Amino acid sequence: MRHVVVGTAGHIDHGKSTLVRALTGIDPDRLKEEKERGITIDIGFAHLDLGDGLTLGIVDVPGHERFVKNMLAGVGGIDLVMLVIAADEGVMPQTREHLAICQLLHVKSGLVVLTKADLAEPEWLELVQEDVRSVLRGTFLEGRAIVPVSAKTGEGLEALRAELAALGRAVPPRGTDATFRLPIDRVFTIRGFGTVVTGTVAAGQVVLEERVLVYPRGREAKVRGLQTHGQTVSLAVAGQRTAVNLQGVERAALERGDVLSLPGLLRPTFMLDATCELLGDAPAPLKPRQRVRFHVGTSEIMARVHLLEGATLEPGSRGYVQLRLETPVVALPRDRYVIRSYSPMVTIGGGTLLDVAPVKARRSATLGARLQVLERGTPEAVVEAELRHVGPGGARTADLRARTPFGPEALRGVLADLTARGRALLVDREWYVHAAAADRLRDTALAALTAFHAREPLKPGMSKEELRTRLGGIDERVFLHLLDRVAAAGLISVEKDKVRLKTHQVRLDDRQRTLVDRLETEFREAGVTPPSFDEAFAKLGIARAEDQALAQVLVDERRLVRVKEGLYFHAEPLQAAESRVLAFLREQRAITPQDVKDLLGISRKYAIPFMEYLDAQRLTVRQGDKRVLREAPRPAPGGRD
Ligand SMILES: Nc1nc2c(ncn2[C@@H]2O[C@H](COP(=O)(O)OP(=O)(O)O)[C@@H](O)[C@H]2O)c(=O)[nH]1
Ligand SMILES: [Mg+2]
Repeated sequence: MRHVVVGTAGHIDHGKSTLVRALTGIDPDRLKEEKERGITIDIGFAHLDLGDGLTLGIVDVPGHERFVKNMLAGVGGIDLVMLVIAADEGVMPQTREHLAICQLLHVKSGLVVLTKADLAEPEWLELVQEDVRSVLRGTFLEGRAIVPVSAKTGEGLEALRAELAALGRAVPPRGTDATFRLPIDRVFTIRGFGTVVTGTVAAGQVVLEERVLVYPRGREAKVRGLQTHGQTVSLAVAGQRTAVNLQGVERAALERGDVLSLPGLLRPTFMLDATCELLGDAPAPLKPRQRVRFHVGTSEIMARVHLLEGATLEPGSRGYVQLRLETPVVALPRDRYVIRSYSPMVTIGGGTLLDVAPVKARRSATLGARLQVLERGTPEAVVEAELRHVGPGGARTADLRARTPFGPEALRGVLADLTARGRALLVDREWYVHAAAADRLRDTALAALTAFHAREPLKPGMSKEELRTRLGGIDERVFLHLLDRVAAAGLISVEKDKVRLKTHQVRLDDRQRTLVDRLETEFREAGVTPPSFDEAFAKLGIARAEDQALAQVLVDERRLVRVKEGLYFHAEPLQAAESRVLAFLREQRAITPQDVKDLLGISRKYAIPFMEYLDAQRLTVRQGDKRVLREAPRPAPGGRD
């Protein structure tokens, strides 16, 4: 089965809607006002089965200059265009504007239909065709068929069907490796079913019962029903006109311009970096910060264009720009967009989105080079540029999905390639950091450690947390991966929560060593009733601050153990006391503070912190005023312990 979407285009009253009706038997003018006034206001839909498994979805657009906005919502997802020109009137303003829009949106192919052929003499028809050919010169429709048709007599309809079938079969199938996106062009409710949205599936596919998200507002819903061309289906794929019945979201929460996709895959943005081509017949150069109407997918948003090159952008030329939007949008790089001037409302240009999550742009050579890679680079170069851009925090695969044009398969392949070539590091599941960013992190870490050791020669190392803060508070997993890598390279040692340069050692001179030894003896002999540091310093006559700092050496060497804030036990008596309490507990099952005081001959001042320390060591647990042995946790039925 092939599904191809064809859009009409052309000036008002040139016979677009009549042609669609003549081809399909379906009247695309569905609004009451459209039927009454005989003009198309909003986009309408029909479909045509051309046999051999080829179905055309048809989007009929309004030709009136006031409704170009609606026309843009309609042609966003089309594969082919039928540029409709009335034989009696020939090329008119919206013929040119619609042609320019299709050109800007990179519509691949199409043809011209000369309607109302019954109203034109053969010689006149010749002249009109001549004129049309010259208008098409240099556009994607140059050299395409020009088919004279009369909806009134039926003349030419067969030839048109044959042309459409040939063009339809030549449309390359849309790839399946892509993020599902459906730009919404209509929202309505059907009694008994609830909210329905329609649009052309721009990429990927959606299945019944799937959880979807309406962007940019982030409303989650479930696909309760799917229809394409009036048929109920369980799967809708790229290129199909589709109606989606959504469960869990009210109609009022949705509007044209929203995008239906899967949760977590797209990121709303107020800024976009892009190429911008100004049409040759744009009325004026584009000025810095000019306010324009920005159209992407089915949305229209007011935006200011910040030029990233040159003082102005002249008609017929192109440059890089940053679009700053007044409301957020979701889009992906390589999406095409159109801009129209605020007033008069005319199409002036468009381009390709390159960065859908940029920072506020300042002109620079680096930015220019980066945008060039995003525009023209290989997939590897583009993903590498994005990884470089996010820096030391790295990016998860989902982040890269949201900011590159690649589908999951392609992205996986590119990341595998970059990792194999050492350009990217896999720091955790589906989480990548660019090699250059990792090298910078390593250098910063080594410099921070060097400075730390110079400042704190008595400390064995810097705490991991402090080092992570020095590195800009990077994510824990990125940090731990970095430590592993630098340790594996033999540059640092990591012990418990301390990191040191491999070359660093705490070195004490003889006088310092003696002081440390005396301090240790003091605490060892005090047993389970140790002094405070100040008491010990006073007793030993250690008065200078840099000498008092030596106490930390004993803590770092784990000769002194912190039992609570300001209370340190020597490790040996602490160990002995611990063994005695545990032996008591194995016999008596429970122990009270009074028991501890009696057993160790200490006062409450030491007994209580000591017991809390045993709890904290997960040796005992408190039960009322007693402690019991903590048993090895075993899974209890019902999952409680
Ligand atoms: N004689 C003649 N009139 C036509 C033909 N196609 C359309 N029309 C008339 O042209 C007018 C505009 O047609 P419509 O389809 O609404 O034009 P649209 O604005 O391009 O959609 C209507 O009055 C149609 O009846 C045709 O092939 N021959
Ligand atoms: Mg019409």
